[in-house]
Amino acid sequence: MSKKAVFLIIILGVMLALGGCASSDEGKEVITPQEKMITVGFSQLGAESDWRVANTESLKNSLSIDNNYILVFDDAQQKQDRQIIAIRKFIQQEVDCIVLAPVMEEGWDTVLTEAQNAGIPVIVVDRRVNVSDPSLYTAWVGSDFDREGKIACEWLNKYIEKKGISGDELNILGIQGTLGATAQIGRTNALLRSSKEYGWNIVEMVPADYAQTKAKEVMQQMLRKYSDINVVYCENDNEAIGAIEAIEEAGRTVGTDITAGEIMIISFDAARSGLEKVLEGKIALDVECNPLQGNEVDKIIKNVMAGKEFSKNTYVEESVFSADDTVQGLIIDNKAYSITKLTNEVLAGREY
Ligand code: GZL
Repeated sequence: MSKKAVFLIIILGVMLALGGCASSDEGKEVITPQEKMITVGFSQLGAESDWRVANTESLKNSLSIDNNYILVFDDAQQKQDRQIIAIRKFIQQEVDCIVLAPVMEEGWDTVLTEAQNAGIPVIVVDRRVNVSDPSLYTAWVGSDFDREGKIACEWLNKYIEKKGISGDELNILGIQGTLGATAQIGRTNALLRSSKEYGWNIVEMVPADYAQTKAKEVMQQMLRKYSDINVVYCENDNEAIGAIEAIEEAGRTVGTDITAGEIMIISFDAARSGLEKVLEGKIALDVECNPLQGNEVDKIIKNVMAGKEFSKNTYVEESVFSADDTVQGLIIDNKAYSITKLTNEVLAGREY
């Protein structure tokens, strides 16, 4: 009996135990597995941030039994080798499709070639994979991280212009995400490019793996090392919250009046935890990175399985939030971006 058949029987047994069956007209209970049940192996990189938790929930909600999926989930706890092991297990189980949220861009050619040789399509979500042959993955769903960084930097440039602050007065600490992750590469590059273009001072760039505790430690160290930091560019909300804790415990104030010694926080994700800090005036700008990718992935998998058209790259919709309406809009590369003034009502309407 094939591994896939064994795997499906185990899963159907679980469904039976959970009452996932229908009764026949003779009153006997029979399992009526829905035709076209699609088995998906999902390798998620971890649970390091509010964003990641929301991303996992979105994928699980879409790839559900009610939606004709049997989902096998693996949390790699930030380790690429655990993701590679999980993918190899999915191949052995002969799943119909693999979803991969890669912890970093490099190191996927071998295992994705194994999946391709096994005839299993791989849908990449969120961060990207940097492979020699793009046919090694079927499709990608995520964000333009460099554009997110550019939006943050263009907002900062406009903001200080309106406040009469010159670029060379900015001393920026960059708290980076996981080094080698597409989100880190994009957001960092945007800051470095804009700093050169506008004459900002980069005090230091330090990774904190998108984690709150690590970012707090980094901020504590940097406050001891530098006395003139007036902007902290955090590559996600959990890092921003950790940095804010360190700044306030050091007796400093976060806000937008850097001429009065306040430290301005810029963040990414726009998770509820971050937006609450925006409302409190502690994060000046929060650029959304939308984790709700489940619906798009569901559509792509169904199209792939049915031999229908689908896009190789799908970008999710995103907004930009600030409690301060000094800068109400941006034009970047001829594209208009509105800055949503955050209110309690706007926050109440958010899904994550
Ligand atoms: C971005 C994603 C990043 C988020 C962090 O799409 O890869 O990883 O910005 C998350 O919150 O940990």
